[in-house]
Amino acid sequence: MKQYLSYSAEVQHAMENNLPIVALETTIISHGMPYPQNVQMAKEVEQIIRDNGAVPATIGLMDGKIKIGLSESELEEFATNANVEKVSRRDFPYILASGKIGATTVAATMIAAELAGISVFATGGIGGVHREGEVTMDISADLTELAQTNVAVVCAGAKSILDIGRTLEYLETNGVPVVGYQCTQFPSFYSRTSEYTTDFRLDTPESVATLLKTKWELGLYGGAVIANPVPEKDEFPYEKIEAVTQQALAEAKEKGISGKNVTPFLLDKVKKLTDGKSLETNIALVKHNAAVAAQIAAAFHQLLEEEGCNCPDCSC
Ligand code: PSU
Ligand code: MN
Repeated sequence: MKQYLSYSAEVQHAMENNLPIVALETTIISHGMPYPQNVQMAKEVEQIIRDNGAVPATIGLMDGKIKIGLSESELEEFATNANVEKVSRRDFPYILASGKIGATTVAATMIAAELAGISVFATGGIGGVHREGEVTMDISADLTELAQTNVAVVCAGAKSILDIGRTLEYLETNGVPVVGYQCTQFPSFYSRTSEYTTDFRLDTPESVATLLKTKWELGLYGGAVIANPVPEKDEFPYEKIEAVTQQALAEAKEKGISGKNVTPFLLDKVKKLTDGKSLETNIALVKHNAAVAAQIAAAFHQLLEEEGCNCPDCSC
C-alpha cells in the first residue's frame, strides 16, 4: 500500500518528527470554488493550520500517487486544470491506476488520510442525503465513509441544499457521532443553526480529542463529525439561502443534472445567485474549521503522547 503514497517535504518532516497533522481535501478547490479564490483559500487555510500548532496535508491524486501534502505549483494545478476529476471512494482506484489527476472529496480524503495515519481533517461541509434522496437515492459516499474510516471531520455542518434531517438519521444509523463544537444546534453551513440538534456538545479541543481516543480505543471504527458553526460575523441569512437553494434545486432538476455533478452544480448556482456573497461565507467557515481542526489535532497528539495509544490498527 505504501507504494501509492507520496509525501511533501513538509508532511514527511512532520511524520518523522511525530508532529500533529491536519488533512485537507482538494474537491473544495477544484470543484467547490472558482479561481483564483480557490487557490488563495487553500494557501491561507494551510497557513492557519500552521499558526494553530499543526502541519497541513492537502490531499489529491496525481501521476498514480496519493499525494499527502501538495506543493504550491500542485495546488495551482488543482485550482486551474479543467481536467481534474472529482474522486470519491468509487473513483479512487480508476483515477490512481490511470495516472489521471483527481481531486478528493470528503470520502476520498478520509481514505487517504487513514492510509497515511492522519486522524483529523478540516473541510467546509460534508456531503449528505440530497433532498428527495428517498426517491433519487442520491446519498453522498461521504456518509458511508464516515461509517467506516477512522478520521474526524471538522466542518460547518451540512449545506441546506441537502436534506439535513435524513443526513443526520443516516449518520445515527451508522454510528457516527455528530459533535457540536461549542454549539447545540446542528449548523447548516452558511448559517450557524438549523432546526436540528447535534448529538453531543463539546467545548474544547481536549474534550473532542478525548472522545476520539475513547471511540477508537474501543474499536468503534468510523469517523466523527465535528460541527463547527460559521463565525457570527460571516453568517449568511438563513431565509435568503433557502430561497436561493430552492431556485438552484429547481434548475438542477430542469436541466437533469445527476450523479456527482449535482453538488458542484448547486454550489456554483448558489454562489451566482448570491452575487458571490455565499463564497465569502464559504471561505470564512473553512478558515475557522482549519483553526479548530489544528487545535483538535494538537490536543489529540498530546493525549497520545501522555498516555500512549492502544487503538487497534492505529499507526500512532
Ligand atoms: N459541500 C460543500 N462544498 C464542497 C463539497 C460539499 O459545501 O466542496 C464537496 C466535498 O468534497 C464533498 C463532496 O465531499 O462535495 C460531496 O459530493 P457528493 O455529494 O457528490 O458526494
Ligand atoms: Mn451524489
